[in-house]
Amino acid sequence: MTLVEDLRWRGIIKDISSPDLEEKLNQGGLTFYIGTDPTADSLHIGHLSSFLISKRLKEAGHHPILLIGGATGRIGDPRPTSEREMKTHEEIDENIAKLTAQVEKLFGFEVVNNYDWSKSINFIDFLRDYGKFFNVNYMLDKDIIRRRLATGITYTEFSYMIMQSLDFLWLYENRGCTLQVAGSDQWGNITAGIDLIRKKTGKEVYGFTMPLITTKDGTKFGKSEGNALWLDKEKTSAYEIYQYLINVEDEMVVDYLKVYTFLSKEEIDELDKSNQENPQLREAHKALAREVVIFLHGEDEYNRVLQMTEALFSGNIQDLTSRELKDLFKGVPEFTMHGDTNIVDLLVNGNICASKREAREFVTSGSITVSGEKITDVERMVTKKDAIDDTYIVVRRGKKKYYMGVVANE
Ligand code: 545
Repeated sequence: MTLVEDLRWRGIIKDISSPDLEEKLNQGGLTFYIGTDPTADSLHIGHLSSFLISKRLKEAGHHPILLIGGATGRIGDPRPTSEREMKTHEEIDENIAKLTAQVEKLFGFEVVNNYDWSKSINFIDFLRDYGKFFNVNYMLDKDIIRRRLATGITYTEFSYMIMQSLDFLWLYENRGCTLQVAGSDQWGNITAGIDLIRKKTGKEVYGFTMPLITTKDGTKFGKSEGNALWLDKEKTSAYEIYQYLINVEDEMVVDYLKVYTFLSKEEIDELDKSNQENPQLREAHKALAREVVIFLHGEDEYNRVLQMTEALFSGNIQDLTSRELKDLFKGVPEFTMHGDTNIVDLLVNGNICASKREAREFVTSGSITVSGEKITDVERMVTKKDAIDDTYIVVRRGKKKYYMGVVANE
C-alpha cells in the first residue's frame, strides 16, 4: 500500500488542496507542519488524532515540525459560535511550557513557537506586507467567518487567518516547509496560507485535513461525561483513558483502530473479524485501549492499568496504592469516616444505605465488602486498620456500586 492508500483506507484524508499532493506524499521528503494553540495546558484525545498524522508522515519519510501558537494563542482562532475569552499572558506562557514539553515527549519532533517570528512585526508593516494580500471579500467568504457574521466577530479574531497564513509563509521561506496538515476545522486557515504563499512567491504549497472523529450519533469523540480526556496523566489517568476506549461502541471500534493506532491493515482486519465472530472477546477494543495507553503513557503504566482492572474484577484491592485507588474510583461517591464506626452506622452515615434497617439487610445478605473483605456481622467495627494505605475505606454494595471512605485526620 502507498502512503496515500494507507491514509485513505484509515479515513484520514478529508480535504486535499491539490491532486498533485498525492504523488508528493508517496515520494517522501516533504517538510510539513501541524499547529496547536496554547488554549489549554494539555492536548486531549480529540486533538491526538490529527497529531498522530505527524508520526505517520514521518515514518513515510517526511520531516515534521510541530508548531505551538504562542502568537495566535493570544488572539484566538474564531469558533463557529462566539468570541473567545482572552487569556492572560501568564496563563498562555504556562500553557506553552506544558504543551511544548508534552508534544516533545510524545512525538520527539522539532517544536517551534510562532511568537518568535510574529512578536516583532509592527502594525504598519503588517498592513503593508501582508494585509494587502487579503481581500476582505475573500476573508468574508471563509466558512468560519460567514458563520460568525450573524453573531458578530471582532477585528482581532477576524485577523487570525492572516496570522496563521503568515506562519506558513515563514516556515516555507525559512524551513522549506511545503505542507500543512490539521483537522478539518482548519481548512480555511490552511488554504488562506497556500494562497498567500502563491501570491507572494508564485510557488505552490499544499495542505490536507482529516475529518473530525465522532461517536456513532455524530457527537465529538473523546468526551467522558462531558469532560475531555486529557493526554496529561495528572489530569486524566491512564486507567480512565483505558476504560473509555475499552467501552467504545462496537460499530465504531474499527474506525478508531485505523485512526488512533499504528496497527497494519492486516492486523486491523484480523481484529475486525474477531469483533464480528466473537464480539464477547472484545479483542478489537482491548487492542485499541492497549495501543493508545502504551503510546501515551508507556508499557509500565499499561500493565499497571491491567492490574487495577483485574483487582477491581476480583475484589482484591488491598494491595493497591492510594494513588491507584484514587484513579480507580475517580467519580465514585465519597464520604468521610470519623474514628471507629460500626458497619451499620458507617453505611448510613456514608449515604450508602437509606436506613439502618436497609443497612442490616445488606450486611446479613453478604452484599457488603469493606476494602475487599466481605462483612456479614452487623456488630463489626470498621477502624483505621480497614483502610488501604491508611487512607481509603473502599465499600462495595452489591456487585458494582462503589463508595470511597476517606479516614479523617483527627
Ligand atoms: C496556529 C497557528 C498555525 C497553525 C495552527 C494553529 C492552531 C489552529 C487551531 N488548532 C486547534 C487547536 O486547539 C487547541 C488545542 C488546545 C491544547 O486552533 N488554528 O489549537 C486544533 N489543533 C489540532 C487539530 C484540530 C484543531 O490543534 O488540527 O482540528 C483539532 O482536532 O482544532 O500556524
